[in-house]
Amino acid sequence: MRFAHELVFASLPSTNLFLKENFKSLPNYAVVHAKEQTAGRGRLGRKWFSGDDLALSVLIKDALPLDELPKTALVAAAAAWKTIHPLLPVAIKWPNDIVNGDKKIAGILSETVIDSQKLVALIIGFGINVNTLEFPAELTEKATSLALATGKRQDIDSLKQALLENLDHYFRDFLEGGNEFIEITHAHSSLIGKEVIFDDFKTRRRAKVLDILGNGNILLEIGEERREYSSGEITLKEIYRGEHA
Ligand code: BT5
Repeated sequence: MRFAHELVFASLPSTNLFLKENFKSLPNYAVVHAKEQTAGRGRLGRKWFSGDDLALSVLIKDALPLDELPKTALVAAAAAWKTIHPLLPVAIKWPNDIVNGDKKIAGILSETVIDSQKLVALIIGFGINVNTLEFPAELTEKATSLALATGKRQDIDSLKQALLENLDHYFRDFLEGGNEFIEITHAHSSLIGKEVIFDDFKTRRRAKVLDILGNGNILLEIGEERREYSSGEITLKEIYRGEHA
Protein backbone atom coordinates (compact mmCIF):
# COMPACT_ATOMS: atom_id res chain seq x y z
CA MET A 1 0.00 0.00 0.00
CA ARG A 2 1.45 3.31 -1.07
CA PHE A 3 -0.41 5.58 1.31
CA ALA A 4 1.00 4.14 4.53
CA HIS A 5 3.06 7.00 6.00
CA GLU A 6 0.40 8.67 8.12
CA LEU A 7 0.47 11.80 10.25
CA VAL A 8 -2.52 12.20 12.53
CA PHE A 9 -3.28 15.54 14.18
CA ALA A 10 -5.88 16.32 16.81
CA SER A 11 -6.54 19.60 15.04
CA LEU A 12 -5.26 21.47 11.99
CA PRO A 13 -6.55 24.49 10.08
CA SER A 14 -6.47 22.50 6.81
CA THR A 15 -4.83 19.21 5.85
CA ASN A 16 -4.29 20.48 2.30
CA LEU A 17 -2.62 23.63 3.58
CA PHE A 18 -0.42 21.54 5.89
CA LEU A 19 0.86 19.52 2.93
CA LYS A 20 1.33 22.66 0.81
CA GLU A 21 3.55 24.07 3.55
CA ASN A 22 5.43 20.85 4.35
CA PHE A 23 5.63 18.82 1.14
CA LYS A 24 9.39 19.29 0.81
CA SER A 25 10.20 17.50 4.04
CA LEU A 26 7.59 14.74 3.70
CA PRO A 27 7.95 11.49 1.78
CA ASN A 28 6.04 10.69 -1.39
CA TYR A 29 2.55 9.33 -0.60
CA ALA A 30 2.44 10.86 2.89
CA VAL A 31 -1.04 11.05 4.39
CA VAL A 32 -2.28 13.75 6.76
CA HIS A 33 -5.40 13.24 8.82
CA ALA A 34 -6.87 15.91 11.09
CA LYS A 35 -9.47 14.78 13.61
CA GLU A 36 -10.66 18.36 13.72
CA GLN A 37 -10.22 20.79 10.83
CA THR A 38 -10.85 24.43 11.65
CA ALA A 39 -10.33 26.22 8.32
CA GLY A 40 -11.08 23.62 5.65
CA ARG A 41 -10.80 24.81 2.08
CA GLY A 42 -12.89 24.18 -0.99
CA ARG A 43 -12.18 25.17 -4.58
CA LEU A 44 -11.90 28.79 -5.71
CA GLY A 45 -11.38 30.12 -2.18
CA ARG A 46 -14.56 28.50 -0.84
CA LYS A 47 -14.77 27.10 2.67
CA TRP A 48 -15.24 23.51 3.73
CA PHE A 49 -17.06 22.71 6.95
CA SER A 50 -15.90 19.67 8.97
CA GLY A 51 -17.43 18.39 12.17
CA ASP A 52 -17.04 14.81 13.43
CA ASP A 53 -16.01 13.84 9.92
CA LEU A 54 -13.06 12.69 7.84
CA ALA A 55 -10.60 15.37 6.71
CA LEU A 56 -7.59 13.86 5.03
CA SER A 57 -5.04 14.76 2.38
CA VAL A 58 -2.46 12.77 0.48
CA LEU A 59 0.78 13.97 -1.05
CA ILE A 60 1.94 12.66 -4.42
CA LYS A 61 5.42 13.64 -5.57
CA ASP A 62 5.66 11.45 -8.69
CA ALA A 63 6.75 13.37 -11.78
CA LEU A 64 3.37 13.07 -13.50
CA PRO A 65 2.99 14.83 -16.85
CA LEU A 66 0.86 17.96 -16.38
CA ASP A 67 -1.63 16.93 -19.04
CA GLU A 68 -2.39 13.77 -17.05
CA LEU A 69 -3.49 15.73 -13.97
CA PRO A 70 -7.22 15.96 -14.83
CA LYS A 71 -7.28 12.16 -14.70
CA THR A 72 -6.10 12.19 -11.09
CA ALA A 73 -9.34 14.00 -10.18
CA LEU A 74 -11.19 10.99 -11.58
CA VAL A 75 -8.92 8.64 -9.61
CA ALA A 76 -9.79 10.50 -6.41
CA ALA A 77 -13.51 10.62 -7.19
CA ALA A 78 -13.57 6.89 -7.99
CA ALA A 79 -11.82 6.12 -4.68
CA ALA A 80 -14.26 8.26 -2.68
CA TRP A 81 -17.26 6.74 -4.47
CA LYS A 82 -15.99 3.20 -3.86
CA THR A 83 -15.50 3.98 -0.17
CA ILE A 84 -18.95 5.44 0.45
CA HIS A 85 -21.17 3.39 -1.83
CA PRO A 86 -21.26 0.17 0.25
CA LEU A 87 -22.90 2.27 2.99
CA LEU A 88 -25.12 4.56 0.93
CA PRO A 89 -26.13 4.96 -2.73
CA VAL A 90 -24.01 7.82 -4.06
CA ALA A 91 -23.00 9.29 -7.40
CA ILE A 92 -20.04 11.30 -8.66
CA LYS A 93 -20.75 14.88 -9.60
CA TRP A 94 -17.85 15.79 -11.86
CA PRO A 95 -15.25 16.75 -11.05
CA ASN A 96 -14.99 16.60 -7.30
CA ASP A 97 -18.23 15.97 -5.44
CA ILE A 98 -19.87 12.83 -4.14
CA VAL A 99 -23.62 13.24 -3.82
CA ASN A 100 -26.49 11.32 -2.27
CA GLY A 101 -29.50 12.45 -4.30
CA ASP A 102 -29.06 16.22 -4.56
CA LYS A 103 -27.04 16.52 -1.35
CA LYS A 104 -23.27 16.63 -1.16
CA ILE A 105 -21.68 14.08 1.15
CA ALA A 106 -18.04 14.49 0.16
CA GLY A 107 -15.81 16.98 -1.62
CA ILE A 108 -12.34 16.65 -3.06
CA LEU A 109 -9.79 19.42 -3.47
CA SER A 110 -6.76 18.82 -5.70
CA GLU A 111 -3.94 21.34 -5.55
CA THR A 112 -0.61 21.35 -7.30
CA VAL A 113 2.83 22.81 -6.88
CA ILE A 114 4.39 23.28 -10.31
CA ASP A 115 7.89 24.52 -11.06
CA SER A 116 9.26 25.14 -14.58
CA GLN A 117 6.37 23.23 -16.16
CA LYS A 118 7.04 20.23 -13.92
CA LEU A 119 4.82 18.80 -11.23
CA VAL A 120 6.54 19.03 -7.87
CA ALA A 121 3.62 18.06 -5.65
CA LEU A 122 0.04 16.97 -6.10
CA ILE A 123 -2.10 17.30 -2.98
CA ILE A 124 -5.47 15.62 -2.94
CA GLY A 125 -7.75 16.44 -0.03
CA PHE A 126 -10.88 14.51 0.87
CA GLY A 127 -13.64 15.79 3.07
CA ILE A 128 -16.21 13.10 3.82
CA ASN A 129 -19.20 13.98 5.99
CA VAL A 130 -19.35 11.07 8.38
CA ASN A 131 -20.96 11.74 11.76
CA THR A 132 -22.13 15.34 11.53
CA LEU A 133 -25.80 15.51 12.49
CA GLU A 134 -26.26 19.24 12.23
CA PHE A 135 -24.72 21.41 9.51
CA PRO A 136 -24.39 25.19 9.61
CA ALA A 137 -27.62 26.84 8.40
CA GLU A 138 -26.30 27.66 4.92
CA LEU A 139 -25.51 23.98 4.28
CA THR A 140 -28.61 22.24 5.65
CA GLU A 141 -30.32 22.19 2.25
CA LYS A 142 -27.31 20.99 0.31
CA ALA A 143 -25.23 18.77 2.61
CA THR A 144 -25.71 15.39 4.23
CA SER A 145 -23.54 12.96 6.18
CA LEU A 146 -23.36 9.19 6.41
CA ALA A 147 -24.90 9.34 9.90
CA LEU A 148 -27.76 11.57 8.73
CA ALA A 149 -28.49 9.59 5.60
CA THR A 150 -28.15 6.10 7.09
CA GLY A 151 -29.25 6.81 10.66
CA LYS A 152 -26.05 5.21 11.93
CA ARG A 153 -22.74 6.56 13.15
CA GLN A 154 -19.75 5.25 11.24
CA ASP A 155 -16.21 4.52 12.35
CA ILE A 156 -13.98 7.23 10.84
CA ASP A 157 -10.78 5.15 11.01
CA SER A 158 -12.32 2.25 9.08
CA LEU A 159 -13.54 4.65 6.41
CA LYS A 160 -10.09 6.22 6.25
CA GLN A 161 -8.48 2.81 5.78
CA ALA A 162 -10.93 1.90 3.02
CA LEU A 163 -10.38 5.26 1.30
CA LEU A 164 -6.59 4.86 1.31
CA GLU A 165 -6.83 1.31 -0.06
CA ASN A 166 -9.25 2.39 -2.79
CA LEU A 167 -7.05 5.34 -3.66
CA ASP A 168 -4.02 3.05 -3.84
CA HIS A 169 -5.95 0.71 -6.14
CA TYR A 170 -7.19 3.36 -8.60
CA PHE A 171 -3.93 5.30 -8.54
CA ARG A 172 -2.09 2.12 -9.55
CA ASP A 173 -4.68 1.57 -12.29
CA PHE A 174 -3.99 5.14 -13.51
CA LEU A 175 -0.18 4.66 -13.44
CA GLU A 176 -0.51 1.41 -15.39
CA GLY A 177 -2.63 3.09 -18.06
CA GLY A 178 -5.79 1.26 -17.02
CA ASN A 179 -9.30 2.61 -17.24
CA GLU A 180 -11.10 1.10 -14.27
CA PHE A 181 -11.22 4.49 -12.53
CA ILE A 182 -12.60 6.06 -15.69
CA GLU A 183 -15.31 3.43 -15.93
CA ILE A 184 -16.33 4.09 -12.32
CA THR A 185 -16.63 7.83 -12.83
CA HIS A 186 -18.54 7.22 -16.02
CA ALA A 187 -20.91 4.56 -14.71
CA HIS A 188 -21.74 6.47 -11.54
CA SER A 189 -21.84 10.02 -12.84
CA SER A 190 -24.74 12.12 -11.56
CA LEU A 191 -24.40 14.50 -14.50
CA ILE A 192 -24.32 12.58 -17.78
CA GLY A 193 -27.50 13.36 -19.73
CA LYS A 194 -28.45 16.22 -17.42
CA GLU A 195 -29.15 19.87 -18.18
CA VAL A 196 -26.79 22.16 -16.29
CA ILE A 197 -26.01 25.82 -15.94
CA PHE A 198 -22.55 26.27 -17.28
CA ASP A 199 -20.40 29.17 -16.08
CA ASP A 200 -17.00 29.83 -17.65
CA PHE A 201 -16.42 32.93 -15.49
CA LYS A 202 -17.49 35.09 -18.48
CA THR A 203 -20.95 33.82 -19.36
CA ARG A 204 -23.64 31.61 -17.86
CA ARG A 205 -25.55 29.39 -20.22
CA ARG A 206 -27.60 26.26 -20.29
CA ALA A 207 -25.77 23.18 -21.46
CA LYS A 208 -26.28 19.46 -21.62
CA VAL A 209 -23.69 17.03 -20.25
CA LEU A 210 -22.87 14.47 -22.93
CA ASP A 211 -19.98 12.61 -21.38
CA ILE A 212 -17.14 12.45 -18.85
CA LEU A 213 -14.10 11.72 -20.99
CA GLY A 214 -11.18 9.41 -20.28
CA ASN A 215 -8.79 12.37 -20.11
CA GLY A 216 -10.74 13.75 -17.14
CA ASN A 217 -12.58 16.46 -19.08
CA ILE A 218 -16.31 16.89 -19.53
CA LEU A 219 -18.05 17.00 -22.92
CA LEU A 220 -20.87 19.53 -23.11
CA GLU A 221 -23.45 20.44 -25.71
CA ILE A 222 -24.00 24.17 -25.68
CA GLY A 223 -26.56 25.18 -28.27
CA GLU A 224 -25.35 23.60 -31.49
CA GLU A 225 -21.79 23.26 -30.30
CA ARG A 226 -20.04 20.37 -28.58
CA ARG A 227 -17.05 21.31 -26.47
CA GLU A 228 -14.73 19.70 -24.00
CA TYR A 229 -13.77 21.52 -20.78
CA SER A 230 -11.37 20.83 -17.96
CA SER A 231 -12.55 21.31 -14.39
CA GLY A 232 -10.58 24.51 -13.85
CA GLU A 233 -12.27 26.25 -16.79
CA ILE A 234 -15.89 26.06 -15.69
CA THR A 235 -18.34 25.50 -12.88
CA LEU A 236 -21.59 23.62 -13.35
CA LYS A 237 -24.84 23.77 -11.51
CA GLU A 238 -27.50 21.20 -12.07
CA ILE A 239 -30.86 22.56 -13.17
CA TYR A 240 -33.69 21.41 -11.01
CA ARG A 241 -37.34 21.72 -11.99
CA GLY A 242 -38.48 25.30 -12.42
CA GLU A 243 -35.00 26.83 -12.51
CA HIS A 244 -33.73 29.02 -15.33
CA ALA A 245 -30.24 29.79 -16.51
C1 BT5 B 1 -14.94 21.01 -2.35
O1 BT5 B 1 -14.89 22.30 -2.77
O2 BT5 B 1 -15.91 20.31 -2.35
C2 BT5 B 1 -13.61 20.48 -1.83
C3 BT5 B 1 -13.65 20.16 -0.38
C4 BT5 B 1 -12.37 19.52 0.09
C5 BT5 B 1 -12.29 19.41 1.57
C6 BT5 B 1 -11.09 18.65 2.02
S1 BT5 B 1 -11.11 18.31 3.72
C7 BT5 B 1 -9.47 17.81 3.70
C8 BT5 B 1 -8.74 18.76 2.77
N1 BT5 B 1 -8.27 19.93 3.47
C9 BT5 B 1 -8.89 21.04 3.07
O3 BT5 B 1 -8.68 22.19 3.53
N2 BT5 B 1 -9.76 20.74 2.09
C10 BT5 B 1 -9.75 19.33 1.77
P1 BT5 B 1 -16.03 23.03 -3.59
O4 BT5 B 1 -16.46 22.21 -4.75
O5 BT5 B 1 -15.50 24.39 -3.84
O6 BT5 B 1 -17.23 23.08 -2.58
C11 BT5 B 1 -17.25 23.99 -1.51
C12 BT5 B 1 -18.70 24.32 -1.21
O7 BT5 B 1 -19.36 23.16 -0.67
C13 BT5 B 1 -18.88 25.40 -0.18
O8 BT5 B 1 -18.92 26.67 -0.76
C14 BT5 B 1 -20.21 25.05 0.48
O9 BT5 B 1 -21.30 25.53 -0.29
C15 BT5 B 1 -20.25 23.55 0.36
N3 BT5 B 1 -19.77 22.88 1.59
C16 BT5 B 1 -18.90 23.31 2.54
N4 BT5 B 1 -18.72 22.38 3.48
C17 BT5 B 1 -19.49 21.33 3.14
C18 BT5 B 1 -19.72 20.06 3.71
N5 BT5 B 1 -19.10 19.64 4.81
N6 BT5 B 1 -20.58 19.23 3.06
C19 BT5 B 1 -21.21 19.59 1.94
N7 BT5 B 1 -21.03 20.79 1.34
C20 BT5 B 1 -20.17 21.65 1.93
